[in-house]
Amino acid sequence: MSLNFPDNFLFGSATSSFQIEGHPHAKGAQPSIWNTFCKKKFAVKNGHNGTIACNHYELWEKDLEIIRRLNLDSYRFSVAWPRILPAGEGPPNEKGLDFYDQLTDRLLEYDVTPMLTLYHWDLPEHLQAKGGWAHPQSPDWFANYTRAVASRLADRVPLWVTFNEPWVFLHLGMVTGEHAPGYRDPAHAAMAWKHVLLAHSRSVETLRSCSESIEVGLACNISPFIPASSDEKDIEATSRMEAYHNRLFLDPWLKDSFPDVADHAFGRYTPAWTESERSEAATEIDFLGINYYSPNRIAHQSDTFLEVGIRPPKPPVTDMNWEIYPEGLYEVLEWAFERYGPLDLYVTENGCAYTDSVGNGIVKDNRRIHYFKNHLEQCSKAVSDGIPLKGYYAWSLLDNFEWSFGYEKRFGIVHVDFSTQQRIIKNSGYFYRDLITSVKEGKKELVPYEDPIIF
Ligand code: PNW
Repeated sequence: MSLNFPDNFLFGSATSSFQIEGHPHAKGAQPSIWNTFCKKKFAVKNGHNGTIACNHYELWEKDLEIIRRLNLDSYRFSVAWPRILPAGEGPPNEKGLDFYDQLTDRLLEYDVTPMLTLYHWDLPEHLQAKGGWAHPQSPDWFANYTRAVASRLADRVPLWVTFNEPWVFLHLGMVTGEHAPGYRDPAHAAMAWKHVLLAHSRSVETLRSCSESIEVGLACNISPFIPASSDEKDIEATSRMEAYHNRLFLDPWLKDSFPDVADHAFGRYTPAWTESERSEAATEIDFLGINYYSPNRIAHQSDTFLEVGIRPPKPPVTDMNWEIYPEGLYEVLEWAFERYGPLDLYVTENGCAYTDSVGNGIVKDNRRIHYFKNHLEQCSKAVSDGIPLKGYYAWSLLDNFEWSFGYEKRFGIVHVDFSTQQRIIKNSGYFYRDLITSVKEGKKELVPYEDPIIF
């Protein structure tokens, strides 16, 4: 495997607050929409919830020790809004900020660059009660929250992500109802779309006013869309879905262009925009983060916008039944650079769910090693071809709360035993560590990580 990465390339790993922290009531915090959603019958597999999760809230020092041992250059984490502004508004809860303050200091002490995500889906329940993202004041709420976090941390955190995967929380949370808040309400989703577009730009503006030296970006999930056949109808359905999934937010933000897809997707609920709102939404950012997992295969089913046939993935697939297609990572990086560049890019998430047996403190997750190796190879190729890819974050540092799948799907490079909270670095974690070390030593080739991992 060739390793064409510049010296300052950031190899990291990512997590999110709700998925790992637990302790939703600690030090004055209040529940988020995910705490509420988990209480709904059949919302989350096996009735799992985030009350304890990986207990990272108490075990963070241990987790940072793991990060240090893995030789990571960077760590991407998210801040839980309900710890900072428990009721959504009012003065910030300093004790909530303390948690991320000490986390940041420890990362810096370990020479690990923090990348902070402001919103990874855990909206304060109090704000949802007022209408959540459909409320016209939600961009102000988000700007206030941004100010609270940035006033404390912008002097030390260099990389800021406003939103994680806006399309996913909009679509799964408000159109299909599979994620919190669990609505199937196109009118609500349409308003939320508009307010999230405005909230991001208000947040970027706030961040810039807090510090001139930070870099500000976004993390979006981008997938290649593949028609099920060469039939014109399949091709048309595929391009509809591609626009909806990949460009619903990015075109307005980064190209100041409103894709027709919004009108088609939201129909009569499409919100009205004034000229000044549109230009307010369009915002310059320093980097675009791409979360890449798999491609989507689409067939025509009906002319109704969202009624397309999602074709089964081609094997091999992961435990999520997500198709493995490493070339797709190169394709989406190239696509993003051509469409939205010039712009720095990061792979802010990439990884796979597999359950592997644990024996004598060893987790032989060869399939995950192959997944990472093949995807990192595509990153190396992208760098060789001049795509300004600045870093890569493995999803995820820890096995954690995988949203509606609960703890059943394991994405970690570190195994978590959810009854004892013991952590075990998986072989994929050691593979990643060795790859990072090889790059730091200036090696251009990774000695093929033969499957000696089979002990
Ligand atoms: C992302 N989809 O979620 C999130 O950013 C992570 O929090 C999550 O754990 C990870 O990917 C793995 O799922 C997604 O349905 C959830 O297309 C759903 C989809 C994509 C990404």
